[in-house]
Amino acid sequence: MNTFAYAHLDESLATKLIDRAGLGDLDRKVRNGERLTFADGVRLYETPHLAAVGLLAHRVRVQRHGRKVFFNVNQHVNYTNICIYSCKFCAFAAKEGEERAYLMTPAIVEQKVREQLHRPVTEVHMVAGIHPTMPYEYYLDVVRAAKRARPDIHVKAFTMVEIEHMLNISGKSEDEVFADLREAGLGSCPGGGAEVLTDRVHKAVFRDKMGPDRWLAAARKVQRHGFKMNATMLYGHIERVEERVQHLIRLRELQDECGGFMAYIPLAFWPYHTDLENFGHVTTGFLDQRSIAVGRLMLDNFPHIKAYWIMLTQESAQTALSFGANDIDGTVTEEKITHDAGTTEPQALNEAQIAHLIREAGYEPVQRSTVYEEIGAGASTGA
Ligand code: V47
Repeated sequence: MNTFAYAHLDESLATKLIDRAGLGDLDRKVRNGERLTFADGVRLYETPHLAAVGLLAHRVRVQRHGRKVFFNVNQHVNYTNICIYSCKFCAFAAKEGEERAYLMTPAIVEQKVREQLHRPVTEVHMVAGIHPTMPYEYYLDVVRAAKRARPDIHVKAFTMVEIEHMLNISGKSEDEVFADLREAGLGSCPGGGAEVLTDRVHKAVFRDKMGPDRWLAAARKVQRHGFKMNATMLYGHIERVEERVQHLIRLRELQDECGGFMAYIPLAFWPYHTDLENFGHVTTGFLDQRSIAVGRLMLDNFPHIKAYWIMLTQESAQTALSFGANDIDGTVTEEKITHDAGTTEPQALNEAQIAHLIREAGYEPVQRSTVYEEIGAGASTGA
């Protein structure tokens, strides 16, 4: 069977190309279901033969998901940008009193969700800064507010940084906090805040915020309490190849242990208005595709690889569908974190635009819920 969506490559031609690129041993490992090692990951990042890496990843993606590409109809609510931390990569955070600082009351969150009632939104994605003084109840109220506005909405909220903060300020046990969150209406957690799970990058770029061990510990707690979540990696700044691979292996180990990760999402760094602005470049198409492909190959226990179009750009996200990605995130609406850091992408795409990106690349758009249940295929995609 010809499983390739591009270049009309049949299997034997693909194998030849991968062999010629010197990656035949990795091809055999992947085919035999053998786990790739740290050294394999470094090779995949370093080989100049990007097309061969892409073919390897694409094969895995097609085996698992055929021609399906998942997307969801979602909205973002970044309920505050006020943050006690000063991460060098972040253009979103503000200090109290600054002109651009804002804090949404639960009533405003409710209104934001109500404003989208005319659209078939199934998920609200809520992440924010770590506010210095808002009490524990505020976080629960924000979730309750979204559910009040739209009772059937899935609330995917709070990075591990917010979760740890709530655990710290609640004065309650871990069990009680997760029970409160569940009762308020939390459905799952997004994958942000991981950045790069190595001590060197942590110290250099986000030293006052939680580092690798604490992010993983919080993710373990979330998953042990029965919540699904995603995992990200912020790439394209000071991190080294070895650090990217270490990050992937740490995620893979936690997934072996708990099994609660849904998707891996490599986040392309946008430097504008951040402390790393002088550092320069936005990520290249080459690195974007490689990040998706290596993620697909190393994370053999992750069901989904997401190409987040807001950070990757639509062009790169569309191409990523042939480099291992089987998910393109969603319609979004009112994203602030990447827009503050200079992305040139629009605030939102509608369902038809997303479906077009997917179909044009040769795939089948499938609307999903947050936890990857298929929703009325084609119903709202102009199909
Ligand atoms: O945690 C911050 C990153 C994350 C920048 O789980 C930046 O479905 C690029 O995690 N350039 C928030 N990235 C976004 C996030 C996310 C997005 C979409 C889907 C999901 C999901 C999760 O954005 C932050 C941080 O890692 N970030 N600043 C920047 N300048």
